[in-house]
Amino acid sequence: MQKKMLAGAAVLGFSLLFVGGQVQAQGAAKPQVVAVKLSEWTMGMMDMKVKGPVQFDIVNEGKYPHVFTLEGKIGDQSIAVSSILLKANEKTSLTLSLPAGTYTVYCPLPGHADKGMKGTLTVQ
Ligand SMILES: [Cu+2]
Repeated sequence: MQKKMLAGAAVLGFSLLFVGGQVQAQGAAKPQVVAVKLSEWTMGMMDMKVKGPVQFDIVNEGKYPHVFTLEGKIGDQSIAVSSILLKANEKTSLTLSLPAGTYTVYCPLPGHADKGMKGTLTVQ
């Protein structure tokens, strides 16, 4: 099991509680699980709509290292949350409680998003 930690997480202007590598709002409902299967060159998840807290179960099914980053705006504030760097076959999970809005998910490693590792998550 990959040790759980957040690398390069930047959360601004938004109250989140970091618990053991997970980002979760206090008193949150049971999260909806979204499977994310990273590989060359896809985020391995549908452009989808969710409601309430989301648990991203992220696995790297590719050959190269990948990272899961979610980016968006909450009010005027830009937020970005990233998973650890996942090598082939490594996995992690990330639970986020996000206000309604549209968020971009992508792999921030150079060139990966341009090759197709990006998608959209809509929170209703
Ligand atoms: Cu990547």
